[in-house]
Amino acid sequence: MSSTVKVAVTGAAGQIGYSLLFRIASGELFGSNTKVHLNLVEVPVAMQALEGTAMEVNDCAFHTLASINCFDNPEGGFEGCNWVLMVGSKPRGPGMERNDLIRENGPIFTGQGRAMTRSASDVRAAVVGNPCNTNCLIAAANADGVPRSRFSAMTRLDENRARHQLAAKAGVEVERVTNMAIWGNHSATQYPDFHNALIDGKPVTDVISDHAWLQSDFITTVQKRGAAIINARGKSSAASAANALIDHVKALMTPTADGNWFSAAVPSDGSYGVEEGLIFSFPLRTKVNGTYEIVRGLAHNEFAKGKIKATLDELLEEKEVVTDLLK
Ligand code: NAX
Repeated sequence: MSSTVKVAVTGAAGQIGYSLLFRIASGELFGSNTKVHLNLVEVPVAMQALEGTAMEVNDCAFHTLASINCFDNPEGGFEGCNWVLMVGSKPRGPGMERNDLIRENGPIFTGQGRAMTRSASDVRAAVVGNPCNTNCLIAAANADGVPRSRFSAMTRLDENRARHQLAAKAGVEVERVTNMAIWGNHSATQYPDFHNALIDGKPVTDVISDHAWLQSDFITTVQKRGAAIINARGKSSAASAANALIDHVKALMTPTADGNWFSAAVPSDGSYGVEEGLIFSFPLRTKVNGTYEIVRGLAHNEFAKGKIKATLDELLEEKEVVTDLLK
């Protein structure tokens, strides 16, 4: 074993946690030469269920799992961590509007942001709990001394959903669909950018002749896939979300293949007219030194500009709702 990594997972007793923890503990995320210390973080009422999940992870006897510990608070849970995966949040209750959900969850992320000051000096955070872009904004604003660039929110599930849709329509294997950017919010306003995506290195619009499908059904299918899964399964996406989080963290740690990019929501540097600091999903490339850059210079036609404006406006409205939590 050549190294160790300490990872906190919040909401670890939830659905996504149940798919995620085993894949982290097994070495899939950090490699078979890295020992993983797992800190599982939950709310006090979920501690018994959490202990059960932890027993199951231990019972896999993964040689890459160094330790597993359960916490009912983020201060202890984030201590010394290199990665903090913020999966836990309150679900939307009956009759609750999106803004109510944002207000309900905001205080969780002020506390978790503050707790990150106890993490390792190289700590990075990935936020999954919804509304993930704005929760990430709140956590980053409250984590004194942790550079904003270490924070990201997950739009990788949207990217993966989009790649699958394009591959199925074109009748090709999914790995032949590349350069799939999700712009903006992880919500029904997100823009899955088929104009800049490629199939076998060719523009998607050259390979798929049904442009009406691309502009309507493709976009709405990706935007509303989460709701479609709830309708079909009676529960929200869990294994696919855990899978996407594995992809998300790997993509942020591993140099991106030449010419390709991946999607994640990160603090804007002002590119593409997006207000600096807003957590906005962009096409990204990870460099050899492990930092990332926003891909610049992509062209957007009027259709794409309209979609990007709609998702940007939504994120600016969300920010308004939580201004008091941003310090
Ligand atoms: P579950 O309700 O199964 O689990 C959430 C867990 O979080 C619960 O066990 C709960 O006790 C815990 N929790 C709540 N507040 C907490 C706190 N302050 N500290 C620690 N734990 C806390 O939800 P699950 O299906 O696992 O989904 C988790 C989150 O992911 C939800 O917010 C969901 O909306 C979001 N998703 C985000 C996705 C994305 O692409 N960004 C896709 C999947 C998913 O919908």
